[in-house]
Amino acid sequence: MFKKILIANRGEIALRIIRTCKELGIKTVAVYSEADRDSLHVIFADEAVCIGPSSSKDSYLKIANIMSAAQITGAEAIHPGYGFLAENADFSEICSDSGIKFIGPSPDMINRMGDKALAKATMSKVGVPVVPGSDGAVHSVDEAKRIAAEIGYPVMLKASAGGGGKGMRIVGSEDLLEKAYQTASSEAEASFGNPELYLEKFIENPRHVEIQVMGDQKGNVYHYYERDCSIQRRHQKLIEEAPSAFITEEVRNKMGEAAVLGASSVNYEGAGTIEFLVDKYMNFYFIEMNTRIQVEHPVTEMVQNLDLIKQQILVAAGLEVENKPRKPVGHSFEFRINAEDPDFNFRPSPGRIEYLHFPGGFGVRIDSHVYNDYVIPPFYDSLIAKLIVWGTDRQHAIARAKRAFEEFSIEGIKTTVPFHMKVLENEDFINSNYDTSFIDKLLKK
Ligand code: MV4
Repeated sequence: MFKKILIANRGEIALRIIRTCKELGIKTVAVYSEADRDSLHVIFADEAVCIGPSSSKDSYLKIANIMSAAQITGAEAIHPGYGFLAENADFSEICSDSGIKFIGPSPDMINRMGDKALAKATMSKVGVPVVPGSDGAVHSVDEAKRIAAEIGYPVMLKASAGGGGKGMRIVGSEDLLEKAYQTASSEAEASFGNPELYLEKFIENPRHVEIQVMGDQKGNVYHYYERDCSIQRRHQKLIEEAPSAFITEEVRNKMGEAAVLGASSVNYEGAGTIEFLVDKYMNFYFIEMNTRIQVEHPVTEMVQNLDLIKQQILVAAGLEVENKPRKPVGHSFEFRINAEDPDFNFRPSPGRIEYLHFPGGFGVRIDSHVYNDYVIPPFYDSLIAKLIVWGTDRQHAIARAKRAFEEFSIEGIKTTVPFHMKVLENEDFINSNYDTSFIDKLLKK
């Protein structure tokens, strides 16, 4: 087992990883920018190295500085968390060239899944259901028109280098395709340095259901069932739950099997997420694979009763997972507490936390790097805490979430707490009658 791990991240996820390392007797190295000196991840790590000024590109994205910190402190492995360098193939490669274990997949795997058109073609080839459309990228407007005519409008154009909702266009009819193709392609070139597009049938008001997978170095791939992440705003998830209240047991098992088929066909190592869209008939279609631990991993931990970060570290060290998957027990929600003002279009609300009280009690978990008097810097994403609840069933988990939010106090900044309290009173939410259009509909009311 590793003796020392460097955590190439900040905020709640850095702290989350440090906590597991401590429980495993592994020493931890935090890295931080000048803006994050007072963050809990710095305070709770065994060692901490400043890697640059506040701007992410000069600190958390600066590979040379992070590698120096690893070398100086003698870290044997690097956990990248999510965001920043977690899906950067160069970083994975530089780690391995430096004899440091990257806790995540190989550069080749990151590249293969990072190219969304290639990932889709790869999955389709082994029999994972994908959204009907082009087989890989499209290379001309004419080709796109031909495929669109076959599958029928509306269609979607997506950037091969995109993902997570960036660089997408809905096209309603053939006369709109050429223009959409050109603007989408230029946008993809400008944003990702890659103009390539692929095309697929537009699925109306889908649900977003994803499967957690884990592969070890011996070729075993397991799945830990699903998370429903349909409650999003502008492609930012706000509430996630496990299990999904929408799919049947039969669909749940089929999705799990499809995810394992896809991941094992590429010999996947480490934690990964296979994202599916589910239409109103409960057909499911692969859309993307994320090659990292995700923000919403705790809901899986709660219903599986396991530590996913621990499983990541075990498989990275060449060991087997400690916990084999089981049928989900009970129900879990995660509510993202962002320093944002829901009354003003969720605009960022950084600044000093003047008063803070987190809820507690059975079945309530808070993952957060902030504390009373902490100043939230304006330079990074606005996630400041995650409230995760577990209940014996969905209704119980909702009741518990409500009482947890009643105990929650935060002053000095605006947060998404009042928004979540409103959602918890919403009839459609309570009845699991929601899809990816839920927040838009709620905000229009
Ligand atoms: C789609 C889609 C409908 N049809 N693809 C958005 C994020 C990216 N991961 C994929 N996304 C979508 N892809 C087809 N063919 C609708 C969305 C989508 C969406 C998906 C999941 C959760 C929220 C969403 C909100 C708007 C659009």
